[in-house]
Amino acid sequence: MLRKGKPSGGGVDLTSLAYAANSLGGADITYGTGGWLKTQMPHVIGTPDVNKDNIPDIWAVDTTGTMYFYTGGRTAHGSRITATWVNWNGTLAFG
Ligand SMILES: [Ca+2]
Repeated sequence: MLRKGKPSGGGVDLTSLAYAANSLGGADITYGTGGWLKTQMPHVIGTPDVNKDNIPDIWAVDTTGTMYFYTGGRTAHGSRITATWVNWNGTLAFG
């Protein structure tokens, strides 16, 4: 799911992120399909742009502890890249 915030003073109007109806476009949109349930990908974090395309990116850890990097996209995320096979399951937070 992707919820777009409304621009405000060089940033984003945080109230536009509280509810889908308040967001830019007035509705949430599907951003990624398959494998994104909490039972499948328990740790997900959005980060500032890593691959220098001016779009924020995503890091995620699946249930085996494998960490993946997903390039962000304007309408859908890119293909994932395995970042590390080290078991990250015992980690409370990353980023
Ligand atoms: Ca990026």
